[in-house]
Amino acid sequence: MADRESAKEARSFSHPRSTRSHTSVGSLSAAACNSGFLFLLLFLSVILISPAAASGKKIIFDTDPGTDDAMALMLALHSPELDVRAITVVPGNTTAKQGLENALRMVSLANRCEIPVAAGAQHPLFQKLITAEFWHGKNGLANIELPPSKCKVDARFGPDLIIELVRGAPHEITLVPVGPLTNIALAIQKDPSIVPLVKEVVLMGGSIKGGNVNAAAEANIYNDPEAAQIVFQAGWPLTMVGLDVGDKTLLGRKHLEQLARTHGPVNDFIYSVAKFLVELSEKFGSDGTPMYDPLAVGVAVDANLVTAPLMHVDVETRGEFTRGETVANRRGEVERNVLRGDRYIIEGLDKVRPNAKVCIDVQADRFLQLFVSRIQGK
Ligand SMILES: [Ca+2]
Repeated sequence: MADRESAKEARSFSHPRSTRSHTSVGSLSAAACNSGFLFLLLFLSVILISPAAASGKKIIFDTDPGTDDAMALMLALHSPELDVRAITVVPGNTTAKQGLENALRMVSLANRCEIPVAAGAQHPLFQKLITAEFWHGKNGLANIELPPSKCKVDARFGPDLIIELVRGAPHEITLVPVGPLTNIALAIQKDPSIVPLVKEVVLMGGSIKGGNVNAAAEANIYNDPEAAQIVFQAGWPLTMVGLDVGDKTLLGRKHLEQLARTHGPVNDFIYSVAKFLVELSEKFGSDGTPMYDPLAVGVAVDANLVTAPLMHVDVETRGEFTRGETVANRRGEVERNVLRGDRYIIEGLDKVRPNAKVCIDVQADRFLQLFVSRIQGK
């Protein structure tokens, strides 16, 4: 709360100054140009030292915590490049209730009670929730019992909080959703005018090389395909950090050893979560656990970690075998078929407008070392 107040102060502090300095430069004679210049210097120094500018990229972290959500959240909270303005909880890996409890306990563990944590949707838009205790443990956090939270839940509804924060800091907020896209879709539905005010969306979800729920769909998108289609078609800058690229970032025994060498409440919690996941992945024949959600945070920290060409992506909401698939047009064009008599003929090609940067490759070692270095000793 204190942070948000100081950010507000910083904004109200800098904008009137900006207006005043323009007015003075415009109205003064040439002889007064020097004082105009001094005003400009003063204005720039205020901008450069104000807390809003000095702190990192403002993000809202929308999450269904979740083991890899836990790692992603702790990466976000310990990356100076990011300024986590709110955490909104969505059902997915766990129920909404369990997810909220997990988020509050993690924020408390990190001593960051000033960050609002809000409950959001209680179920997907049009279907029953599918929870994933099978992969994440009974409580969604690898069966690790964190101490009860010192932090209190924010009373606002998650999508409303998203709307409020975006409107309060136009063009400054990056949304980082790492669960089903229900909360983000609800925010758009309730107030579509936020779309051009969001700086960008970096989401974990989808795949252009097959799914993990089934042959076609990735879990976050599968858990609410209609919401995902709303988010992909909203018309804002969007980066898709999918399953297929997450599968290239395997955290393994080597990284566990690195985390075991240092200690701290967050370090030790993440070590235990990672150990649970590495052991689980070994049971299924892999020598590391994919860092799906943490990679989305990694891309928010440093977009150069990934190769992400522009594509047009639609979310399949009806297919018999493909509901929840992210269907990406890699060629950027579709055939134009025109009815002539009893058949269609191909007349040419129409360009399609890209709506997403789709991550297809990642500097995995650099990302994994970034992750370990941010968690060590915390
Ligand atoms: Ca997640």
